[in-house]
Amino acid sequence: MPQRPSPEDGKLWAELGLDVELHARILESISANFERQVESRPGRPAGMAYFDGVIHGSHGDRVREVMAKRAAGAKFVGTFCVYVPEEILIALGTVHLALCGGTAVTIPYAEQNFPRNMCPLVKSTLGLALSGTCPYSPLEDLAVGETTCDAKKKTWDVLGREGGFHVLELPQKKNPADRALWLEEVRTFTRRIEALTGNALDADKLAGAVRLMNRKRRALARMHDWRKADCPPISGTDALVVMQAALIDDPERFTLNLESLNEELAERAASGLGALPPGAKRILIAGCPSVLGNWKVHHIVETSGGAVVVDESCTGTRYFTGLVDESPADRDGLIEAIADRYLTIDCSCFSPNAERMANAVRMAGEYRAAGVVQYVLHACHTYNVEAIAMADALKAAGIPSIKIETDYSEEDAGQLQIRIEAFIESLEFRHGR
Ligand code: BJ8
Repeated sequence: MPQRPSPEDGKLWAELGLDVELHARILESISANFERQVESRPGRPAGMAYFDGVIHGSHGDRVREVMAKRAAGAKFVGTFCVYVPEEILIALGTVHLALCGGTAVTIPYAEQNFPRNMCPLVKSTLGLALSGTCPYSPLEDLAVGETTCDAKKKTWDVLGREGGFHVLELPQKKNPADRALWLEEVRTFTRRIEALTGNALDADKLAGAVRLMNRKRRALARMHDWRKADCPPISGTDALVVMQAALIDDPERFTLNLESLNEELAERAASGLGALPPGAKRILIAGCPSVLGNWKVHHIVETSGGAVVVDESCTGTRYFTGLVDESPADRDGLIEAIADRYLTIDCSCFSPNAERMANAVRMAGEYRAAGVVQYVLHACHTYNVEAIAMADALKAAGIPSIKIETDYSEEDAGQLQIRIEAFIESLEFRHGR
């Protein structure tokens, strides 16, 4: 999203019917944050240049790429959640990316019609659509929402009024009856994408898409393995940029570039070249996702004596943990394997959700986190209430934690910095592995 707008971009946005002046103002504001919180940081791996480019190109080159693919016959699908089975979209030849908003600038446009006390992620996303500044809206052949929280599911009702919307019904539990419901949802989703594209889902193409997504997940997991090192060769802020790019970039190109970044990280780790000062305290961030445009909490932690070594979120481990079983030879078996893998995601929309607490405690151990920052977006009731059980589970395991509730504005940044600095100061230093 951040991008110093070029005259060509202005022409592109005009061609798409966007509010060119407002769009340029929004991007200027996000660019300033990206430069200040990410690009100006010292000690960044050279391979980050590619991922910075993905962020910069998200309202320019990537839009042109989507337009070119559509012109060649592909359908474009916008998504909002990591429960959307990407393998099916890939196998059926669509181009897809996540449209979640991470900027405060568009929120007032949502608040003109929607309640103010909704989470900033939903309001920012809505604001992009309602202010005529999302370059992907005019290109969308289908948007895919999901019933993860009340704000989202009612928002889809409004956005989907004119059609072109598919809502995935997520169960709230993970019992056999819930698994059956979810499997049927994935089958229905498959039929909807088949109807959209006019193609029948082919087993070989689906198997190829499963292998591609698993390769992408392995590359992300490998990047995270380097974060377990004593001196992590990549900062948490840069790892977040990679995760944000994962949600919008072409999966194959992304994976190739991540594999080459991983080679650089291996060399840096071998020579003990860390991205942050050696005395930085190792922090796990748990909770809400930080989507493109939002680097606030990572920046605060890493300028307060901390090093974010892992994110227990959808812009972290929740996106890539668990591979799809590649062994089924037929299409139905693969669809079932896909449904099973996505149902292992431990979003706070599930109740009860004991596996999330167990996973966070395990990860804090694996990454040798000295403490956990629970990151909750304002009005995100599921993560906010679940923060109680999470704090209890961490305490029982002897892991200190702090909960912060915030939004996308910079107004509370000073106050957050004071709280986080004091928390980090209170932690004992822990070595990596
Ligand atoms: S699987 S975390 S991407 S829903 S922060 S909109 S939950 S009120 S973003 Fe999410 Fe899917 Fe879950 Fe992940 Fe609602 Fe909370 Fe807002 Fe959220």
